[in-house]
Amino acid sequence: MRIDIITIFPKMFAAVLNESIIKRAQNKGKVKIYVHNLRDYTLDKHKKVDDRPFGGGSGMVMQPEPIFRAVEDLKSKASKSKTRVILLSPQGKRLNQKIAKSLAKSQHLILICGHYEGIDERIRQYLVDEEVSIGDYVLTGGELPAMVMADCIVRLIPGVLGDRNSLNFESFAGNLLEYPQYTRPANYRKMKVPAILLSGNHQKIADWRKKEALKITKKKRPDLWRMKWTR
Ligand code: 9D3
Repeated sequence: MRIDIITIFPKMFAAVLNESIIKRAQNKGKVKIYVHNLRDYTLDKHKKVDDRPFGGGSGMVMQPEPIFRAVEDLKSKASKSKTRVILLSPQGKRLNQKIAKSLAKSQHLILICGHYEGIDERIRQYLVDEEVSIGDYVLTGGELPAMVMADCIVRLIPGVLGDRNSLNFESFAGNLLEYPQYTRPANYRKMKVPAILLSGNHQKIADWRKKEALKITKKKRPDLWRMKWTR
């Protein structure tokens, strides 16, 4: 998979993309992630990417020219692939595991990070295939959402996760939250680990964990309990 990210803040991405699982996935050749400075696609000497809104009003609007040029250039760089152009925007469909799974099947994603008060509507209309939000809260731009998307997509690419965090386990666990976990010491300041976990009876331990996971999910996330996105 190839992921191209278009942003006016390219430096925000290095720390996230060059660490941990995403870095390993790139080193293993499972994904190539490129971050592009939108200003590199401007044609004027001031590298201007936004302007005042027609019709008046406060704030600035991102102009079509740099974004169209960037997307066209990046599509041509992965010419044999089917490309999905995604705009990170508060107006988008809310990202969930089902959407992530569908996106993880793509060969080529272009993520556009919106900013300012908005972007020229023609970008939405003629360039963008899908708009995605990461939740109902206000951020300052699409950069953190693009990183969230890259993270949750990359870990779904076959061969990216090791056995320890495998997707098999995830689907086995279904739509449940995690059961309570403990490690040494068994007695810490008189707070004791449930005896069953020290019993060595693997069947009983598995049953206990399942029961606890059900209890915790019903209590803390009754909404999840009714959902089926991890199945
Ligand atoms: C003052 C601007 N707002 C007018 C109603 C809209 C607005 C535009 C752009 C609010 C925030 C932003 C910046 N956020 C994103 O680009 C964004 C985002 C988010 O804020 N929350 C959750 N997901 C996303 S994806 C992109």
